[in-house]
Amino acid sequence: MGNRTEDIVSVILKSVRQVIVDHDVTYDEYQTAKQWLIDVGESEEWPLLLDVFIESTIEEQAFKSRMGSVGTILGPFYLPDAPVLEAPYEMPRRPDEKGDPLVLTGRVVSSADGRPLPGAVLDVWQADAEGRYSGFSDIPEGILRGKVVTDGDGRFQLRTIAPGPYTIPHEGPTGRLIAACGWHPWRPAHIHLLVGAEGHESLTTQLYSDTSAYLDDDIASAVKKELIIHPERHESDPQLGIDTSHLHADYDFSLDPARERAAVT
Ligand code: MBD
Ligand code: FE
Repeated sequence: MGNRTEDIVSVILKSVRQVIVDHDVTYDEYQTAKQWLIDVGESEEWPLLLDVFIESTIEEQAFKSRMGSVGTILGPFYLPDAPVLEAPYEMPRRPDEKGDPLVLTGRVVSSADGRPLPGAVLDVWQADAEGRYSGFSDIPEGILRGKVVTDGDGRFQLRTIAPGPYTIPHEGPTGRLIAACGWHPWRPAHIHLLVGAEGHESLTTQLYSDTSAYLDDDIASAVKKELIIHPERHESDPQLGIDTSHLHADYDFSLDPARERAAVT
């Protein structure tokens, strides 16, 4: 049996050494890079940096043979303890929450046979209209985070606001790197979802509006065409009991049956 850690670490080191040789990296540059890595740790930006630049490749590799809906990266701002919402599934918002009202509806089904999955849970989190996440900014705890449960037909609905265009935090070392490279720190506006159901693999995903900027150059490389939604403007929706102007998007999630896992002994 080979040593997987040694296999991987040795090629990483070999690649880094090769970059130094090929680009004639100087002693000054080495010391600058070392201090930058120290700064990433001290500012607690490792989750941000890794999820922005590495997670998309991990995600694609991990799920390349998934049959159900495509997913994308989790990112650094998920918090597991959001409340389970009740009908009519209003996402927790401040009284003066800015942003266009958005209603998201759809179904959760099994990829094995298309059967609807009642009792599936959609754990949803998003930034506010100004691109800030609760728990990671000064907007109050619990805002724009909540869990929705599917009904007997596998259907769900969520009433929220359209998130604003989003820049990743860029005052710290991750932002300094992005600026030094001449890149921008923006992501398209997005809503995160973690969808789970009994007997099925969970799906980590994000939805992007077709009107959002940066769909083609997301700094986190996490957009996939299947994840772009097309919200429509409605002045009311008698079926849902909504009598005000809002955007509506419908999206179905298909989950793979749970894989066999090696027994832990
Ligand atoms: C985010 O909100 C995000 O979704 C990702 C992937 C990276 C940084 C901030
Ligand atoms: Fe995000």
